[in-house]
Formats: sequence, structure tokens, C-alpha cells
Amino acid sequence: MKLDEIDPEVNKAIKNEINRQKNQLEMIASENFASEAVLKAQGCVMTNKYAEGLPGNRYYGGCEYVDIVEELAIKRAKKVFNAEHVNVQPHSGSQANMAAYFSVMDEGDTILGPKLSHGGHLSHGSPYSFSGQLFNTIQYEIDPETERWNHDQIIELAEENKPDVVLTGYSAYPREIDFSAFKEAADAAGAYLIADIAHIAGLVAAGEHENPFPEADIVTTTTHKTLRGARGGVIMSKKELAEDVDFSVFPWMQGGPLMHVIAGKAVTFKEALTQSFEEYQKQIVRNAKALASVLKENGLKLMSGGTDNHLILADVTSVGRTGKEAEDLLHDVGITLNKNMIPFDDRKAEDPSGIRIGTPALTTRGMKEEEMQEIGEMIISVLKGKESKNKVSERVEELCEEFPLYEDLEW
Ligand code: DSN
Repeated sequence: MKLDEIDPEVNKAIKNEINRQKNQLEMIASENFASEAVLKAQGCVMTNKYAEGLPGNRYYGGCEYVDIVEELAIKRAKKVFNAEHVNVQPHSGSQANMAAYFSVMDEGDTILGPKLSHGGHLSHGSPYSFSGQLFNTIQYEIDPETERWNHDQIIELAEENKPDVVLTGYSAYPREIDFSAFKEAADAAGAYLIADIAHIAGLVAAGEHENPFPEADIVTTTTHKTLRGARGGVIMSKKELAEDVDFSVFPWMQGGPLMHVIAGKAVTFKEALTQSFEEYQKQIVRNAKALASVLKENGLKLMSGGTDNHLILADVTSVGRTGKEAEDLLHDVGITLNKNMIPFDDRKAEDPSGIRIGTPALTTRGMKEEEMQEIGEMIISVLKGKESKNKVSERVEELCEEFPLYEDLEW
């Protein structure tokens, strides 16, 4: 029985989503296109299996094959990130962060983390998430002069407030993270250092960004952003925290792990260990730098003046637009990205001053600096209202045809 016969409405929405992904320029910095091998593993019968516990020590029978994939995922992730301990069961990045906090803190303890509007994530202590409700939070901010982290100021905040955890790792920070400076802040407070590398995990895996180990005690990540794999979370730690980490994931926070997703994660880590993955990550950064140059040359104000990683944060009020207007205008021509707060934004999250632009997904399609130059010019012409929308849309379509996606995907 085929899905289109059982549920034509769902099948049609999936088909339309496949076409949307194929026919638009995907520039959301946290999105990517998983390989067909990852999609196949993630869509498999392991979804049917309960496997509470850990490989070799489960609360259910019949775990012999899911044990194999979870052991492979753990072994490969250890190699990719040079980690002493890995738990691949968190369902998402936020859940990996929750487990990380409860591995080393109790309710009411203190996190020193980045402010949401300065590049942090909801789960880094924002009052809108569990992290800001269950824990006491102190939020650090970008330096208004350099538009980068001011490490002296963060160390001072740590000394004054003595947090239990210092959190580094961001959703909208275009610069390299200096993990040793954050380790200094953690040491100043006698705190644990947690690094959330969800955005830069692929770069770290390929050696294109410094590895948070050994400075960090715990490292969390998702597996679907620059890492380009199955959608989910992972938590890693030094070996002395292994038992606390595992207990915080199960039974404390989650029940049965998603074994089909863990199969997808195992394939993700195998791909991340290849030479072509390393080259791919290098190209992501080259593309982001090329795109940043053309946007900047054409008058767009970029946070910190550029990028070291896969993303760019641009203040579109510098070309007379709001973030929402920019997102909508670009969406209309087939360029997908997201509006984003910029540090010290005087506008609201619903319609902020910025947009966030990423290169991981376009790089997966095989695009290089030449295409970034052209796409940067297209973005500028749309924002400045220079070029007809139809002309830009036509070029978006051509580029999608020149750099095809999921050619062998059967649906
Ligand atoms: N929501 C993700 C992002 O877009 O950056 C972070 O989890």
C-alpha cells in the first residue's frame, strides 16, 4: 500500500515540500539537506522499537540490532568530536541542553549564558524557555564597539556572580568562538563550561573551527545544521561526567530513544569522517566570506563587519528595510532566510532590524564563490528594489536547475 493511496493529503504536502526544497535557494543558517542515505536510515523500521536504557543494558528485549546502530553512532561521534563520552539519545538540541544542565546543576542554580537577542538560543537561559524558568540566569551581551564577545567583561561577570555553569555557543554569532577564554570565565567562578556547538558542529568536525574539548566539560549539538545529518540532538562530555549525563537523558528527561533517528545519526557521523565532508566545510566558510564581501560592498551593514563561519547577520535597516520586509521580499523571489534580532535591536522579534543568512545548504548543492557573488547581488537588488522581481525569480529557478538536489530521491 502506497502513502499516496492511504493518505493523499499528507503525500501531496510532502511532494510539495520536496519541490520547495529543490526549487528555492535555501539560506536559513540552521538548515541543510541530509543525504539520501541519512533520509533512508531515518525513515526506517527502527521507529517501531522501544530501547530504553543504553546498548547492552536495555529495559526491553529484541534490541540486538538497534544496539548495533547506537554503538556505531557513539563510536563514530567520539571520533568526529574527539569526545570521551557520547550520548546520542537527546531528541533535539534544546533537550541536549536540558540534560547538560541537569547533569551538573539542580533547579535554582545559576547559568551565565548569552542573551537571546545577542545571538544566544532560547535554551541558553531565556525567560521564555525552561532554562530561564528553572534556573537563575545571568545573560552576557555583545560588546557594542567590536560587535564581538568581550571576554574580560564575561570573566568579570563570572567572578562577581559565581554561576554554576558558563554557557558558550550561539545561533547567530558570525565569529570564531575562543573556548579558552570561556574556560577562563568558568574557572573564575568554579563553574562547569558547557559549549553548545549546534550551529558550528560541521565546522568543528572538519577542523574548520576550534574543538571545544578539552576546555568544555560538556558539549551539546544538533546533527542537522552544518553537520548535515539526521534531525536530533547529541550530548558529549568528559568521562568523569558520563554517568550524570546518561542519567539526565534517561530516565530523568526522556523515555524511549528514537532509534530510527539514531540510525540516521550513525550515518551522519560516518559521512562526517570523510575527506569530501572536510572539503565541504571549507567551502561553506569560503562561500560565507564571499557572500559577506559582496553584501558589504553594496552597503549592507554586517554585524562585526563580516564572518568567520557559515553565517552572516545583517542589519537591513542600513538599506531601508525591516527584517520582516526583507524576509518576505526575498521569499517572494525564492530566496529563503530568516529575520533575526541584532544586538541592541530597538525593534521587536516579530519584525526586527536584521536578517540571518547562511551558506551550508547552498554549498551542499555545489555552489561556490561565483554563485555567492551573484546571489549577493540578487539579495541587494531585491532589498533595494532595483531589479524586477520576475527577473530575480527566473534566475533563482535557473540556479536551482544548474545545481540540482535530490535527483535520485524516489517519492
Ligand atoms: N532554531 C535554531 C536556529 O535556527 O538557529 C537553533 O536551534
